[in-house]
Amino acid sequence: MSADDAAALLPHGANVGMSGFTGSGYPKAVPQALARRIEEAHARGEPFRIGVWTGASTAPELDGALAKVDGIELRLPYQSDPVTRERINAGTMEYIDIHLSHVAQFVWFGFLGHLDVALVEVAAILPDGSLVPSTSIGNNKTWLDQADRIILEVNSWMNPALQGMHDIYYGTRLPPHRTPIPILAPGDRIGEATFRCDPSKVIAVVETNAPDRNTAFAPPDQTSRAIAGHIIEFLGHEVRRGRLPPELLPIQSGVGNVANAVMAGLEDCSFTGLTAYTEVLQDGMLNLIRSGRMVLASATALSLSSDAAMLFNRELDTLKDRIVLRPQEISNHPEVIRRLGVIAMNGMVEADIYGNVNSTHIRGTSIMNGIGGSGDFARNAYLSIFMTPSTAKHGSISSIVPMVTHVDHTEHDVQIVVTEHGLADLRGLSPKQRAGLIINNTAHPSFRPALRDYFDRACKFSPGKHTPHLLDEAFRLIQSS
Ligand code: 0RQ
Repeated sequence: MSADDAAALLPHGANVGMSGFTGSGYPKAVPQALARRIEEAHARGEPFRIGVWTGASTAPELDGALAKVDGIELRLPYQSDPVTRERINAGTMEYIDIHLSHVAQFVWFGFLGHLDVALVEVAAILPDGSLVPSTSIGNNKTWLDQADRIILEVNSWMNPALQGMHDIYYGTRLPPHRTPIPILAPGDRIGEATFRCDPSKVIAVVETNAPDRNTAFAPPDQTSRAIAGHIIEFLGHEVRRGRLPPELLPIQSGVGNVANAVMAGLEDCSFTGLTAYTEVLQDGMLNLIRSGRMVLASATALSLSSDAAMLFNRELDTLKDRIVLRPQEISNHPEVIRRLGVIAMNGMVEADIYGNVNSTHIRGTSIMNGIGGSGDFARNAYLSIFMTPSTAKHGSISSIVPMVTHVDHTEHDVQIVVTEHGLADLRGLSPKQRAGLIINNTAHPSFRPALRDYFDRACKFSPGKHTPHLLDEAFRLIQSS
């Protein structure tokens, strides 16, 4: 049926589980048709808002379109859309920022309420009724299993050769009957290539032909190249010390330009036989796979620029054996991340002198994107690296601060902090030892004297000397920053 007819089946107040993860595999037509319907309802003075659950961020055609018409009552678990962000920070949209590995199990546990409809993009519907996933898996398995009704968008833009690349695990049980996830190496396939789908729940099938968001990455600049350089030098050092094998351990690389630049940096270094157990496969990682430096990558989504998407589609037949896309509760599974010994590399907003990290909030009260998968990886990784330029807003704000304005990753989950000025290896250090290293190695030189002054006075006047703080002053600094 048409997207408009399908959108007419979605009622006010419904919780809708939509496909979509970092700008790929999201439904392209029905959300826009729904936005038109919502706008008309609001013009008539009728309430019309829905709950939008996804894998992670989507695109202007989904988040942007629905947020623009004030059609989202509650959003979870991750977003990066400017209009959505504006509404959340204005207090007119509720947002729950959830570890991405938690979402599926929270739905199965019944923690998030009832899922009414699944709206899922697929690459094809096979004669036996099973579904070929498109460019992301995210939470689609859970949406299809748990929702009362299903709307499918079949996108003919998707390369038919995607079939066979996915690995959908159907073995997860609920506690107390859980069994181990049998992944022993990043490329292990433990599930099925397609989604199971109960045809009696399908209320609409809509055909589309549209590309993913395919946002281009900024070419690596001096700052991101410097950050990448420090990380690569550090990894080489760890190999020489015998703490990492020559081919490293499976890599997880977060979202954004800096993460992409680190992958680009790996292209020019001597590591070979690399693998990835990650969430998102961006351009930099695709290049590593194409050049043969990376032998295999497991993720839940592709997040490619349009040039890289073209290359991917052209070479899919040969790439397919070296890329596995999995549900996000498996790509981000703490048990598997811990077992494989993943090297986690994620961006951050700010870190404090003791190693606590804020990945989500600006000035403590406004959300940027969300924690995404960074917590799934950081806590369970073999090595947990956080990186950022040393300053934000054209050098006016230090990304290294006395006390973070919001904590996403505690000092216990952060082992390495990196900026363009250097790297602080916090392993085996006490809070005061960490502070010296973070200030000296990572803060921008123009902010170091103020940070040292704060730390010195805190060491003198703080009532407790384990994690010295002048709490009144730290609070005033946060208020006035
Ligand atoms: O804002 O665009 O308005 O100028 O934050 O900052 O430097 O462009 O950095 O794109 O690498 O994003 C933490 C947001 C970094 C990202 C974050 C402002 C800055 C700019 C973005 P403007 P940059 P990046 C797995 C991993 C959480 C999710 C995650 C993120 C904007 O990495 O969302 O890790 N991480 N997932 O100006 C004020 C500061 C600031 C600041 C930056 N100290 N103060 N503003 N900004 N630092 C993947 C998934 O989970 C899907």
